[in-house]
Amino acid sequence: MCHQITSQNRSSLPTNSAIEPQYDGDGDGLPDLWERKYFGNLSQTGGGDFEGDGLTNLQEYQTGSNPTAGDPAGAAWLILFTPLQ
Ligand SMILES: [Ca+2]
Ligand SMILES: [Ca+2]
Repeated sequence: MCHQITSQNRSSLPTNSAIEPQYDGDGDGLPDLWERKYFGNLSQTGGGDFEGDGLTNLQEYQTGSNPTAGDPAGAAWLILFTPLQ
């Protein structure tokens, strides 16, 4: 996995984020790499609902859905409650 480091986000990028995908430097419950992937920054919070589909950003992360694409809430919850194999 390769992540681009720009002059804009370099100062806030933890040195270990490249080797720790779950690193949450701003403490909002969302891995910073996931936030940067979908939002391009760390301005969103776990309790926020970026596209207003009824699922919080944290729920979107936990269900593997796209927090910017307006997934139907029912479909996301179906994934959340599918038993692991
Ligand atoms: Ca975070
Ligand atoms: Ca949402």
